[in-house]
Amino acid sequence: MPGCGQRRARPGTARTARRQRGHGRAVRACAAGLEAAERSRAGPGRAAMAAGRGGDWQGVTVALLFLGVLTPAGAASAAALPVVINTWAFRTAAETAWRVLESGGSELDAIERGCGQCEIDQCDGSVGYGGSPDESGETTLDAMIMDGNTMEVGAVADLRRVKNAIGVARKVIEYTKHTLLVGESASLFAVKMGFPYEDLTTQKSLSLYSEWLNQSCQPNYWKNVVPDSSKSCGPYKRREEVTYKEEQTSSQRSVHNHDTIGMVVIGVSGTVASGTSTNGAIHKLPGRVGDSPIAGAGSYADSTAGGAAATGDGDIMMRFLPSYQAVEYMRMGTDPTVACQKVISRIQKYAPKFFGAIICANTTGSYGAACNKIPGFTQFHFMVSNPLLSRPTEQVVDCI
Ligand code: SD4
Repeated sequence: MPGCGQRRARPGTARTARRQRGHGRAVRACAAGLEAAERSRAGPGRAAMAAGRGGDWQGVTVALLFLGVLTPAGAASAAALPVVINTWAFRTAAETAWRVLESGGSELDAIERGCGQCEIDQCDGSVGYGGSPDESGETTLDAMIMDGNTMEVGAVADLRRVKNAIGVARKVIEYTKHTLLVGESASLFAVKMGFPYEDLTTQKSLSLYSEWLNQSCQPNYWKNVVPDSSKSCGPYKRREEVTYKEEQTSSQRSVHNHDTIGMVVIGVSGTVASGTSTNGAIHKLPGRVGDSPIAGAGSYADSTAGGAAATGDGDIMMRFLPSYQAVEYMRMGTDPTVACQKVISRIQKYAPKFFGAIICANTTGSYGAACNKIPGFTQFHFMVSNPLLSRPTEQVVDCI
């Protein structure tokens, strides 16, 4: 959509731009985009786009499409700014972020509050306290936030006993010259910043932990150890003979236990911000850090190109810096959906069965998503808010 939303914030003008927006941000749409979206929303074939596809959710998806609750990606993807896009059907997070923008908050505020809402809601048990207990039964959190004007990042990993991980990540930007704080030291920093120490364990996380112990600690993330980690619990010792072949299975990580929130916000002037929050991988080794708090892996924001955020098997995905890569594709002019797909295809070559998805948006407000098709995960749901949609809307793409 030529000319639509191509206003971009130059790094030096970020503060001024934010101040100007501070007094009741006008949430503006591009007229051409509005027309295009109306045409495509009214057009036939929305449900047909979902028909004929496999996947557990197919029936539900078709019904929701008819009811207009769900929109296939592409049908309403005409560009408009501002735009908020987030992984999975985390509606309250999307609504919170959108409200922040409407009331004049900055893009970073929207990311912090939107992802923070998921921490409060314990979205899908994969964000916030009380989910994904590690091998010792503890829930630990990873989060990041990135400012695409200044390229500053604040991140925390393996954060313990503090619930608002993305809030602490924001404080890393605001009160330190660092990028990433980890473990107990990140928790100490959080307390200094005024966050309370709280127990992240819940009845739910305790029962997940004891079920896992009762099933001989299966699945787990060890290899090349004795006793055989595919059959028994530890403590393990390293086996002398090491096999390097990576097990090509997605059984440990699936749509049921991996639902990080990743969010990209692009303001009316093209300012990009991104963020993530997660409790990581269930039954992980203590100390394990996933992709979510790593800039370029979990998310990436650059106000001269766009933003992206990933979800899924972080141990695989972080090796490819998918969010950075997607933004670089968009910088070269690649359409966001295609940028997302290219990133997924790259990873597929090495890990065909990896569980993962990515959302992408460029500075015109155009957006897209892609996911890797594996049994039980054939479609990816995500949320989009922009002035063309009457409310934050759930959208769906077919995995490739
Ligand atoms: C991780 N990527 O720690 C996160 C988990 C996730 O959707 O994204 N779940 O590996």
